[in-house]
Amino acid sequence: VFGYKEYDATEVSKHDTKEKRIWVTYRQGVYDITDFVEKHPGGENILLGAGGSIEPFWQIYGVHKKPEILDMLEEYRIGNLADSGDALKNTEDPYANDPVRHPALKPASLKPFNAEPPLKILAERFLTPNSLFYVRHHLPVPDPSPAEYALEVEGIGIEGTKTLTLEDLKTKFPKVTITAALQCAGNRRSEQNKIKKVKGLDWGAAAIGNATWSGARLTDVLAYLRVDCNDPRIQHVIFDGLDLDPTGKPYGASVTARRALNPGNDVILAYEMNGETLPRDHGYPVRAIVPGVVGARNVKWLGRIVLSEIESDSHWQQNDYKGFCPSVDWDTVDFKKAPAIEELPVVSSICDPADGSEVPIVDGKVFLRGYAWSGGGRKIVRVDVSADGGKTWCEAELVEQEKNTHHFRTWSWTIWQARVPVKPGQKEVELVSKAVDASYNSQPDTVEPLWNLRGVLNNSWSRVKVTLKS
Ligand code: MTE
Ligand code: MO
Repeated sequence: VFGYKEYDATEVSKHDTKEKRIWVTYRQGVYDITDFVEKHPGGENILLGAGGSIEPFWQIYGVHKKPEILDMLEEYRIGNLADSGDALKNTEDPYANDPVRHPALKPASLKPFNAEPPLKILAERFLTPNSLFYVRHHLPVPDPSPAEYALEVEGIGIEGTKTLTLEDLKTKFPKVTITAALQCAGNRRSEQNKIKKVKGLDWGAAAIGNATWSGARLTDVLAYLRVDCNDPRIQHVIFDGLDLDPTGKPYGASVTARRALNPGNDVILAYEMNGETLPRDHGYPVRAIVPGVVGARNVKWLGRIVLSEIESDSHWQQNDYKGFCPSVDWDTVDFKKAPAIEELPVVSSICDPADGSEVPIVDGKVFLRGYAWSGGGRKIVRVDVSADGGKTWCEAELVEQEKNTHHFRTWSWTIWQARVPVKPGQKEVELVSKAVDASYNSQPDTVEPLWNLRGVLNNSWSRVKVTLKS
């Protein structure tokens, strides 16, 4: 292991295709496995780890942890992974201190880091594992120390600025756990991009995840600070992050007081995700969880709460995350005209099979699985699926859903599956899903009329074209 050249993780991440050569890391070793890929018994699955560590995969696929496999890997060694301590010393790159990510997350951008998990595995579990949960950052990841962390609360009804430590949040208030899906407004933007280029990350359908979140209820914290949540002057609750833009202004957002100050809306200051300490990528040590509301308002690395008469003046509240008519372009857009997105519309996506794949027919039927969710706590009451582009339909089975929740207080998604009959002799079919929520809202059939310059709010039918195996 001595005498090898050192590579840092960024360099390794560039080698993720056969053309650029495929590098992976294992512990301190860097390996060029391009010539091994064809010999890999697990086929192209090995490419999931391209450009990063293969350890997370080996934890799932235990067969690898054998001496003979490690020996074989050593034959492909080209270097050592530079100590991550080096990255810390690099003060020029504000992203150098970003956390290490699961290699299966497919980046839509690296700096800031934005990535979604493979769609095919997303609906395999009701709770999305933390390491596979989509990541959406606008700025470098801050690194507050838990001992120094202090949440500031100020505004209407509070004298000066009150601060709460992480310890305060954990010990002074009951720990509340909710299950909630989080979805980026730009989920499925890539379908809008195909119609006409939009501004934004080219998200597939996996910029959504479902997790349990534990923390202090916002209304409990405010009651402790003796805030009157019915004070009519409070119209908006502003959340500011600790991630700062180059001018020193934080990422920020706000939600209406009507939502945030009603205990039944389960807004929490979360310090745990799926029972684990909140990961850095998801807002460590504390983030706002505003269930049923667009991802953008669920502010990570929460630094400040302001009770306010007006909305947050942040760029992301004022000049982004709003919907417009398809005819509005960047020359004519007036961001002041549209309300900030808060609740999201009902969605569903087919996660398996993948678009363009070849699928088997079993007993004359094809198998489909996916997720469905609606904003505002509206429970999914039905998912309809079709194997002929929407001419005929059948009802999917709702496999997993939060139990015993009110129809208008269901924050988590629904996993569904279906076996849909196909007409004999067909070679290619279009699979479709559309969900219905507790308000009987459903999804529009095509994406064209939904197109908007920012590529947000695409909740059209999920459509997947597949070839049938004969
Ligand atoms: N909070 C801060 N402080 N900074 C951010 O960039 N991104 C927002 C939101 N909260 C963001 C933030 C957006 S647009 C989304 S979709 C969600 O966080 C993503 O949360 P996740 O990365 O935990 O999936
Ligand atoms: Mo987002």
